[in-house]
Amino acid sequence: MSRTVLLLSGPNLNLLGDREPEIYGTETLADHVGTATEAGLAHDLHVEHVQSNHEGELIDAIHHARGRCAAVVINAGAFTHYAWAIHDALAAFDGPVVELHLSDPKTREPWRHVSVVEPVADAVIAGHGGDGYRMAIDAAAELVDRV
Ligand code: CA2
Repeated sequence: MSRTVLLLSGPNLNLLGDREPEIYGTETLADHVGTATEAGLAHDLHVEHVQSNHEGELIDAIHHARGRCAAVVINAGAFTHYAWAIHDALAAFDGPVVELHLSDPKTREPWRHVSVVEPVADAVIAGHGGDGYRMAIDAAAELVDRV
């Protein structure tokens, strides 16, 4: 198995740094990908990033990771709360899955309290802002290297 980790970013995350800084911070998605990439280097993991505003494109990326990537780290954005097709695609991925959020959805509006990713996630990192990207890669490394 390669040491590539697929980092997936869902809808609207391409707008980070632009609006709602009080919730999501001032860093851009490129900043977070940089954090994840650097964290990966420390574990000899290569981080491949895909962002899409389209559910089907995220599902295609998960399918493409099967048998090729060691782990998936996913911030599915609002798809987290209802996109069962993403749940099913992640269930068909055989490596570890880490669910990632900048904010902590469980402390926000009730509709954000449900995660369809959580039942298929091996770890969840939420509410740590940009640091969560390093934490999620560290968690993925630990899961990948677990004997
Ligand atoms: O906290 C997170 O990382 C979220 O996954 C972010 C999603 C939200 O729907 C989830 O409940 C929690 C939203 C990302 C949208 O980001 C924006 C950034 C700038 C301007 C508007 C939206």
